[in-house]
Amino acid sequence: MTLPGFRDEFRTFFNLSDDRVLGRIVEQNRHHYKMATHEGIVDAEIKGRLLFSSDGIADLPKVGDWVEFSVKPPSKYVIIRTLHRFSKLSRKVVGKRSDEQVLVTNVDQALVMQSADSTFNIRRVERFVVMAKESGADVAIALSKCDLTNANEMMVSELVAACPGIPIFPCSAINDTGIAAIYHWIKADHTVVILGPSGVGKSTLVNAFLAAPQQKTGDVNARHMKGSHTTVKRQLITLPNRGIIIDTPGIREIQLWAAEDGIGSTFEDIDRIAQGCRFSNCTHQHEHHCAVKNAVNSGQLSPDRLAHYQKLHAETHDISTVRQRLGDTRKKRHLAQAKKRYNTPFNPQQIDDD
Ligand SMILES: Nc1nc2c(ncn2[C@@H]2O[C@H](COP(=O)(O)OP(=O)(O)O)[C@@H](O)[C@H]2O)c(=O)[nH]1
Ligand SMILES: [Mg+2]
Ligand SMILES: [Zn+2]
Repeated sequence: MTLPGFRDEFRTFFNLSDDRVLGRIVEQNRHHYKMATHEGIVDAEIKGRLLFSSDGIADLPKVGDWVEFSVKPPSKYVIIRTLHRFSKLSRKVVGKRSDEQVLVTNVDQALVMQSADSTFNIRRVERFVVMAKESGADVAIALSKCDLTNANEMMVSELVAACPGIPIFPCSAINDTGIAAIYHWIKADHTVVILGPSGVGKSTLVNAFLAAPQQKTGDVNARHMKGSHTTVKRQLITLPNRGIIIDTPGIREIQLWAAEDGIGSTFEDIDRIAQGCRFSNCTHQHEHHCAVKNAVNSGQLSPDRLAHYQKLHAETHDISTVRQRLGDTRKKRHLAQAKKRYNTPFNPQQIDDD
């Protein structure tokens, strides 16, 4: 079996003597994993030493990771180490603590999904796009449930204004519009993650992809996962077009972790206008000769968009200060948590918090 999303150029980064011990994490439940190997999908655990020695929870294997494993006869698979990460998608952990939570890794493309109904929230889309851009992935937006409203065009133009340069796919799983366009956007042997709040139609879209007629060509993974696919946890699925898709349970809350680059590329328009400010470190708040404030006054830039830009900046500034202070406390706490988790019996009912 070929490994989902494997490309030859990875080999030089992995530095493995033997390809047979290369695996990819396709599902995670705390320290219990499902892993794709050349022999098929197997259950795997992580080596105790890896659990205790890693720098923090962020470094432990996540869905999308490439890993090296060993086999304890007859058939116990043990993950030895996480291999080179090409990219990762992180947020600040939910709650008061300031730690990094890695959601998924090694994604090439990210599809931010928002539904065309009363939950439509342009500020939330911007936030997801910033997070996705920060990972370096190619980002697109799906506006789902377009069958529910006549206001699609308005929402699309709001999206265009908020996320300039990003492809937008209006779609509906009910009347099967726009689905094929998204499917074609996904590249073979590339990994795409779908991001968005719960209920926007992420799993429905994955099911529509899996139900595509090409499935009959007999892709092992697609057949294996077929049918009532619903999300309880992050899960990596191989599509009939050899694209690899990671469905997520729906992210209620994202607070940015690191996002300086992601903000810059999502709000290029503001950065461009800001070049006209007199002071290069202008905060666009109290300064005179501020091109950004002028743009708001003249109606060229929406005040909400500027406010959100400033909010996201403040958030990443806070978090980067915290990141510097974390150092040793983080490691100590991680070790205590690792011990606790390792000693807690596995409960399959318990799912991720997002
Ligand atoms: N009207 C409409 N409903 C949809 C569409 N796609 C999904 N739904 C419904 O939205 C609900 C949530 O869908 P689901 O795929 O589970 O969302 P997820 O939480 O993002 O994975 C379900 O009741 C779906 O039937 C669509 O295109 N149009
Ligand atoms: Mg779902
Ligand atoms: Zn300014």
